[in-house]
Amino acid sequence: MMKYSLFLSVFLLVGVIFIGSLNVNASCPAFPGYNVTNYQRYPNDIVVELSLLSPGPYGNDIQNAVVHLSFVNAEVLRVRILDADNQRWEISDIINKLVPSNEPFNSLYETKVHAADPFSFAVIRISDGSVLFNTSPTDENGNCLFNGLIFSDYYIELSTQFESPNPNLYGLGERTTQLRLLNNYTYTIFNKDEGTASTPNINTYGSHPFYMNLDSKTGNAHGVLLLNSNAMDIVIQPQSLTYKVTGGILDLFFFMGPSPLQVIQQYTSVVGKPHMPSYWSLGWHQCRWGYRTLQDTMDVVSNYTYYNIPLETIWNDIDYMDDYKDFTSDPERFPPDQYGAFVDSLHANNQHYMMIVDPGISNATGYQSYEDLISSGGYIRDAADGVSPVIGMVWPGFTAFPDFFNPDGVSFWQQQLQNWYNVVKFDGIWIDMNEISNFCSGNCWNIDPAPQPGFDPNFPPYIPGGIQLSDRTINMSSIQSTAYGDVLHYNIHNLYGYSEGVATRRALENIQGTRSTIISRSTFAGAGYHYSHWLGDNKSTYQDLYYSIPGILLMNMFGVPLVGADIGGFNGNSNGPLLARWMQLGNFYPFSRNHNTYNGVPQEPYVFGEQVMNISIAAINMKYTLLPYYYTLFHFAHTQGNPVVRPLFFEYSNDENTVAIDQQFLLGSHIMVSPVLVEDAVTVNAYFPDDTWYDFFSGELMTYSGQNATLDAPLEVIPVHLRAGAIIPTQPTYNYEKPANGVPITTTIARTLPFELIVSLDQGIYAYGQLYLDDGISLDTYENGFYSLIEFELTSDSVTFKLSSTIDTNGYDASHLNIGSIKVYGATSLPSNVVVNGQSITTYQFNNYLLIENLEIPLSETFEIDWS
Ligand SMILES: *[C@@H]1O[C@H](CO)[C@@H](O)[C@H](O)[C@H]1NC(C)=O
Ligand SMILES: *[C@@H]1O[C@H](CO)[C@@H](O)[C@H](O)[C@H]1NC(C)=O
Ligand SMILES: *[C@@H]1O[C@H](CO)[C@@H](O)[C@H](O)[C@H]1NC(C)=O
Ligand SMILES: *[C@@H]1O[C@H](CO)[C@@H](O)[C@H](O)[C@H]1NC(C)=O
Ligand SMILES: *[C@@H]1O[C@H](CO)[C@@H](O)[C@H](O)[C@H]1NC(C)=O
Ligand SMILES: *[C@@H]1O[C@H](CO)[C@@H](O)[C@H](O)[C@H]1NC(C)=O
Ligand SMILES: *[C@@H]1O[C@H](CO)[C@@H](O)[C@H](O)[C@H]1NC(C)=O
Ligand SMILES: CC(=O)N[C@H]1CO[C@H](CO)[C@@H](O)[C@@H]1O
Repeated sequence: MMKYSLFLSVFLLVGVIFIGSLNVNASCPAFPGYNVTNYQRYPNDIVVELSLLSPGPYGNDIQNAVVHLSFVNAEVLRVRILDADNQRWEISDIINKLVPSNEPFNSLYETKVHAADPFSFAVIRISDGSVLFNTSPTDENGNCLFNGLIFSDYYIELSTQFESPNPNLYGLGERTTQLRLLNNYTYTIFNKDEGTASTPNINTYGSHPFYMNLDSKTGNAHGVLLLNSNAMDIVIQPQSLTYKVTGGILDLFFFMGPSPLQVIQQYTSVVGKPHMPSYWSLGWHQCRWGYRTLQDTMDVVSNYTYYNIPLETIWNDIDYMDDYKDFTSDPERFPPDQYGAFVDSLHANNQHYMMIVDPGISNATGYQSYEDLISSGGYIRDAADGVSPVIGMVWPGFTAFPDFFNPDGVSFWQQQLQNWYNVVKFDGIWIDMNEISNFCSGNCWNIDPAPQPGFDPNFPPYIPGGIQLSDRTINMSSIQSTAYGDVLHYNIHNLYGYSEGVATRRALENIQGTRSTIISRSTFAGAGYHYSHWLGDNKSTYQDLYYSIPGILLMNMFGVPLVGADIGGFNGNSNGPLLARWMQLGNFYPFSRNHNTYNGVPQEPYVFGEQVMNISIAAINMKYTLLPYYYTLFHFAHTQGNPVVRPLFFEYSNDENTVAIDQQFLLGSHIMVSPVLVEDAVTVNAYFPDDTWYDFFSGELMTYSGQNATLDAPLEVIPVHLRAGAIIPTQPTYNYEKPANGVPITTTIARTLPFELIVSLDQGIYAYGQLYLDDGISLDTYENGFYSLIEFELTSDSVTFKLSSTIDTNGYDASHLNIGSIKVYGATSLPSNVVVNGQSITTYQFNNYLLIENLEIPLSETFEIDWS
């Protein structure tokens, strides 16, 4: 009775307590879990003590557990389930960026804790009463749906029932997948080098145990993160979702939205908002495995210049290395002095250079980096003696692996990168093979060691995905040194690439003193706070051209906005039409890089003839023209977590037609891209949400709204549409005449060109846009106030129109930047009079849209343009 009065006393606070009677029948569920032995209510926390009712299937059950339901702020609830008696591996301290609110708040949610046996809890959205998460094993009719909580050393299980079956779920990466998850499928989360398989839905390089659930009837979305680094399966069935996790703790975060965008803003407030990328990293990148010599690499750059194709960054794959050893170059093929001079010559043209670095350090005799690693002590250790480096096999043969949890491993890494920077002044680093990928699968001797008695991490009782965990990676029994002491690789495998990314970012910032540009294959939740990603080894197929769209959209939802797929396709051979289509789509990826495998036929934009080259140049120009808009979107990614590219349902969340659309996407909230993804197709079937749309290029008003349309798209055309209500800042490069001195077009030049504002009028005759400017490379420009944020607004009474700017912040000297022209889509006739800052002008015309040109309006000052 004591407990009941306690419940009543807290009833009036944020949480609501539910004490239901449950139809517990003996066999349902098979594992009822825990009962509640104590309960405490604090202002922003509920603490529930649990004791084991029924052991789970694999033994080593935790007898006493404790649940902390923490009301972090109005939109975020955190539920942690811990062992009451023993410390277990958990990652929250490493990754949690969120400072809980100290202010009182009115939650968007309430929680219900089922206090009678067995324990369960529910999370309810207050505004509409919908139950977002409910771990009760039985449904309202008493049918048994799943087990209660199972919490044992090497196996944890928790399920939730859906309020209505087959919800719209998104997330649970990384994998090659359609955007909307299947409603009857087991998703494995475990980092793996799945390079050549490209099998849809299986686990690949990164781990993002986060999903969004969208109720398209109300348009309300919520998100759930299970912050846990162990291998896991997430079983989705029509009525339920079950986590099956191999260790750690349950650390769940609930994000209340209610819009999809708000869910991502809240999610990134926990795992970290994306870093601000360098401006140049948004330019055009060319790479391939197979630029075998420095001369090959230089020839590609020369060809780009010869054909007048913008090139921002040239990359080398593992070809440059001496026997594939990190931090070396082949003395014949890439002589160090010529190599360094070549990179200097790129810099003289404002071009950039990146190359690959793998974590595996060759154990070849006399290799300095290996000796440095061993003497640092910062390597992953073998379980056999707990001291020797664990040895795997990667490109250079036998390798040891730095332990990036170990501060000595981090220092080792920084020193090696510094040494290499002294040879080649690279601008960014491409980190690959960091799942960890190992050609040997556990050990290199094909010994199949018998499972050790008791718990053997190489043979855990439950194996997510059903494939031995050491497949293509190192032993799970390997040992890493963390701030919490020695931890089995078993627990932190999914964090290897993340820890390497964090260490690499720190090193580059120390070495270069500027923003780092790091493209990594492996990621974990929150990776985008530190570094960026490409989607890995795809194939030169139309299928993978399509998969790149859900790929970039999901990574943007995961808070990793600077992302792209290998343009042209990596494995297999590309061809002219496929490359043309991929150049068109790929130049809308936030990160645009053409990359190819060793044996593939060349696929640089100039190799398939003039038509494909022209299409490629137009595509790159489109990206460069939109750079001010991209960069502004990145600013809002960095400060608010907003995805740069978004699924249509983000903006039209109660339009049922949008929930599964993943062949089109939005850039920001107003530019819709509908690429051709089918061989030989010259039309696209595209959905137009209920709104006003203009053709982005011609300004033509579209007649489609809330319906599909068949759009003409011959090879040189990618359909792009602009939603009404926007003011898009652009810097067109189309008409830019290359200077005679042979200096190639780069983002350095592009960002000095005159601006063109593209205005799209909506029915209310209103439009709005923003422009973020800074020097594009210094650290923390926003945080330190060295930026300008300009707002553009168009208002009208439908007779007179006023377009004006407000300078929100003016910490960046933009006096060298001018607005040269303005296009107004949706204007219906030629104005009789246009006045710029009080002066009448005559340089305007009407042809489908209003074009005002020959302007020279400094961006560093506010302006007003009126017409009627
Ligand atoms: C919880 O379960 C244990 C073990 O069955 C039992 O001893 C205890 O009385 C139960 N407590 C409550 C509050 O039901
Ligand atoms: C779910 O998938 C399983 C295994 O593929 C299958 O046996 C089952 O019938 C499916 N259930 C539904 C409701 O589709
Ligand atoms: C440069 O372009 C020419 C013409 O397409 C081609 O023959 C040559 O192989 C190219 N070189 C490189 C390194 O791409
Ligand atoms: C590298 O590791 C392999 C496998 O453990 C071993 O056989 C070899 O002797 C090592 N090489 C050196 C130079 O230590
Ligand atoms: C792999 O695991 C076994 C069993 O724990 C251990 O003896 C062995 O040394 C480990 N390392 C390698 C590289 O095989
Ligand atoms: C490619 O573009 C150039 C320059 O605009 C033009 O002269 C040429 O005719 C175009 N070639 C093709 C095949 O479209
Ligand atoms: C649009 O076309 C797609 C693909 O053909 C189809 O699945 C969808 O139902 C259509 N949507 C509408 C609103 O007609
Ligand atoms: C296995 C693999 O990495 N597949 C990738 C290749 O194709 C698409 C994009 O083109 C990626 O999203 C896949 O993950």
